Amino acid sequence: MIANDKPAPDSTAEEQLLNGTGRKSGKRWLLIQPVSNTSMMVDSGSVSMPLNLMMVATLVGRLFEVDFIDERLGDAVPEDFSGYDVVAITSRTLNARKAFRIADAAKKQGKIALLGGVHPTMSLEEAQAHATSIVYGEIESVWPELAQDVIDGTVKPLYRAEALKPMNAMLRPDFSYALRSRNSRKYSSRIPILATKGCPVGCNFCTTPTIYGKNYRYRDIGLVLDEMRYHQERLGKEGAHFSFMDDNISFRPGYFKELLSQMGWLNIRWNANISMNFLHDPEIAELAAWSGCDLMSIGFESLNPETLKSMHKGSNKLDNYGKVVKNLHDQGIAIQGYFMFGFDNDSRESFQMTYDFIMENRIDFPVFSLVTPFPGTPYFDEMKPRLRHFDWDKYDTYHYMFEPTGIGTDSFLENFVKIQKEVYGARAIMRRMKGKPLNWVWLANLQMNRFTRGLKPAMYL
Ligand code: B12
Ligand code: SF4
Repeated sequence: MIANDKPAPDSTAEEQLLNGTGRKSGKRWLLIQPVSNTSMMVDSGSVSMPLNLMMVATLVGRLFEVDFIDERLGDAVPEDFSGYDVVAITSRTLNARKAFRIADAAKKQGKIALLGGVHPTMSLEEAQAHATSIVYGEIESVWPELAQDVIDGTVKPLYRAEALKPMNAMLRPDFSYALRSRNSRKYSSRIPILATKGCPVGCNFCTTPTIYGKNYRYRDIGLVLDEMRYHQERLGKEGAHFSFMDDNISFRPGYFKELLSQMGWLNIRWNANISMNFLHDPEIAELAAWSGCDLMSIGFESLNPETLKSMHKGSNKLDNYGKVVKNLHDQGIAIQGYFMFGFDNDSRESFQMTYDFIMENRIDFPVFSLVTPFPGTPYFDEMKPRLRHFDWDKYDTYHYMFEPTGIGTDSFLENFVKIQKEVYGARAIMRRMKGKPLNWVWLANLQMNRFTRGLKPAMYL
């Protein structure tokens, strides 16, 4: 068995915190992944293991006692926090209201209510009204100052690092925290893993460039492979199926190709989010297939050149779209294609162009969302006066946020529903999927066929 006991990146600082005793501080943390209140499917069914909170737990658990609750599994958040010193909650925008409610309750009971994750980072002032303290960005960058302050009872309102930690200094996440839940079988069997962080592409609707700037960090390939081998041994060689949580794993093609070349010897399967830059290079698709990639999730976003320009998505060149799809399909890699609607340049033709692209290129698993300006992004600032609401429960990319100038609300929503029903109609599924392996992608199409039949425009309001 490979031990999950890499030395702590700040082991000297930690030793000092432990006063050389080797014993943990007597303080106890409760870590919470809240479920959102959205009416859409994002938090239901099988959910991915929360890598962010597992990384927090791994660090915190070296010095403190830790309990871990993932509310998306059906695990209940206690009303009484008397057994804890710190209640630490991770939050994205779609579950921010829930996270704030828990933080309010913890604070009222005299506990340290600590908020972290994308939403508190991007909406600092709002989050500070609910919490004792906020961690801006990654916990690794502000630990051990935060740990020391918790021990001393001198927690500050904000922890924001001057510089980001190199990824090699981050601990390998300890999955046992999440797997302790009785309901952990509801987790997707794909193991979340990170090779890189950041994405300098700079799309105006994305939070990553705001939080991490033009930074792109990566781990030594050996560390990524060690982590994969560790999970292979934990689960048995055939059981390891990885899902990269990277913002944009292919941004540095040299690193990416080397990673794939070496992963190929492990005999694993994997999938990842990826932006299109470099995917027109057939060598990347060949290496991806060789290394076990069975699905790439690609943000095509739009078929409208004006829209692509307006979102600053320089990585998407319309001329490359067909080539990218062909390269991956030639290698037997399925494509989850993300398409966004609701931009000012959108019109009825945008829907038709997208439908034609999906059908002609036989995109395996198309996903349609509504453009959502998230707080803290340049797009949010631009669109704020036109936003219909600031109800964070509806910031799930499946709610209508503002009326695009090119098309009225009724027509827009009718077309948004129509394209989904058409693409997931029985005949369209056959056209897109005929001859492809009978695996979970087929199953996802059948589920989407059932789901889209019930769609109505009003659901998106
Ligand atoms: C991988 C990914 C996914 C995966 C896995 C999600 C999951 N369950 O983890 C999938 C594909 C399933 C997914 C789905 C969605 N995603 Co997503 N996703 C990402 C991505 C690219 C990386 C997230 C990640 O795991 N990073 C690795 C971890 C280790 O880093 P981290 O999250 O930054 O965590 C560190 C710090 O934030 C901090 N921290 C985090 N929590 C806490 C808590 C405490 C107490 C402390 C102290 C510190 C702390 O320390 C952590 C360790 O270093 C992010 C972009 C990003 N960079 O955040 C978008 C992102 C989170 N997703 C986004 C969106 C919109 C979605 C969806 C709504 C899309 C959709 N329509 O389906 C769903 C919602 C799913 C859900 N229920 O939350 C948005 C959220 C925007 C927002 N303001 O909320 C992001 C930010 C992308 C963007 N557009 O800007 N996503
Ligand atoms: S390519 Fe993806 S991760 Fe990079 S800035 Fe754009 S949306 Fe964000």
